[in-house]
Amino acid sequence: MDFEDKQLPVASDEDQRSVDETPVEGGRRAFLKGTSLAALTAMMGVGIPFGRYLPEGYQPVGLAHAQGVDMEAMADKDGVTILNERPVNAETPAHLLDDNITPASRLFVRNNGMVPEQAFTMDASGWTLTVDGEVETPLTLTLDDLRNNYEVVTRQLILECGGNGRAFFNPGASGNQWTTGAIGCPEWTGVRLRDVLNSAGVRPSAVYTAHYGNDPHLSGDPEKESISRGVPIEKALEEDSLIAFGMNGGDLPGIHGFPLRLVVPGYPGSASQKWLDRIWVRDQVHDGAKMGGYSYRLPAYPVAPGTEVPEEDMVIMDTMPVKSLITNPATGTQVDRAFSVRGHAWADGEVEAVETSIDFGQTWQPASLGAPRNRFAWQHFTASITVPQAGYYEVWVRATDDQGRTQPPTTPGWNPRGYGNNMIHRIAVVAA
Ligand SMILES: Nc1nc2c(c(=O)[nH]1)N[C@H]1C(S)=C(S)[C@@H](COP(=O)(O)O)O[C@H]1N2
Ligand SMILES: [Mo]
Repeated sequence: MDFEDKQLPVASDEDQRSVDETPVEGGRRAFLKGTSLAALTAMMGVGIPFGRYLPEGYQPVGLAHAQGVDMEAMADKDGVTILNERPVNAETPAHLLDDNITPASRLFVRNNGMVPEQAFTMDASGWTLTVDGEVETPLTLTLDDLRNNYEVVTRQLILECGGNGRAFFNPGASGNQWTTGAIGCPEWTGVRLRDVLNSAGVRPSAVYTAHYGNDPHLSGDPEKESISRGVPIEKALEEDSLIAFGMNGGDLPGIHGFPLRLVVPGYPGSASQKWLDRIWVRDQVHDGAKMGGYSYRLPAYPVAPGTEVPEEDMVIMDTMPVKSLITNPATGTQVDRAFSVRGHAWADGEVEAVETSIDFGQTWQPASLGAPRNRFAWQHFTASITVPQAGYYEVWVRATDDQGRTQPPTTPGWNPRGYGNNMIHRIAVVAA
């Protein structure tokens, strides 16, 4: 038998799903089933001379080490909930999102592939960003080119995974069981994506962007992209879409895309490519990894929960819905009869009102809501609450955007992969 060609059992399509679709149970096992010895060798970083005798379905014990390596990029995290170690995925409990500007230690992590080398070395020498496709002048830009030749801007911008809230759908959807914590609002520094695209000269034929990063595919196959998504050219040309090289006053953290990433607020987080090295401007909708099938796509029409929607009836998810989060007190807290709550609200656009309820949504009281620091920044709210007597209460919060759209009390439009859940956030308190 040829060494290179020996295949471990091939995974079913179901098992091959990764991303927000990776089955939570047995994700690692599923991944190994479809992995060739050549790929295993690549992941181990060293040859396996007797590899041909490795029983089918066995994983090299040493691979556990390789799997642990990605977690080293999580060393600075504080209190996040790890959902998966390979790929690394972690969300943040609501009460740890209390800061107005999300610190790196508390920003959720969503990876579809492995963490690339430079995220550990933090060495960006030689890094370039290529801009090509439907442009007059293709560009290859160094980090210095970006810093020196374009206006550098700093913006507080929300970043939310399209699957945030997936855990609450019924029937459930496979994938990371995000509850409320795949969201954050750090302060990003970088250049406007549109300035870079315009400097290359966007042709009238441009329709869509295609984003590429250098994070290796989970299979170890260098031919495969972990994820490559894009946005309509109009969205790319909005002034709030950034190519960021900084976060919260420092470099981008390794796990969040060092040395370069996109931040495309208002869209699912998957549009915000990390470890960015190429933007291909296309004359058609991008068809890269995770653009098709059920990935980040929604039924074109409302469906009953559990419906099997044909693939051809799925359309690309664009903007993220209006949402809010109570970040203090933490759920489960004992409170006085009078207490205050606070948190953040966000939308694709601006949030116009935030309201709270302590009677399970029978009545709502307006909260005091701040203006966003800049478009797509978190808006902070506070509310003073007085309960009539001792006992168990829930505080519910809901936000309404500038188009009058508000958050539903239960899960909105069910969809096969559980995207876009903006149901109201609830916390439990006991008043003494
Ligand atoms: N290169 C690359 N970029 C990526 C991803 C990825 O797996 N690889 N995941 C995307 C998804 S699905 C989300 S929600 C955000 C998460 O960004 P964060 O990990 O910095 O919070 O990054 C996006 N950019
Ligand atoms: Mo995501």
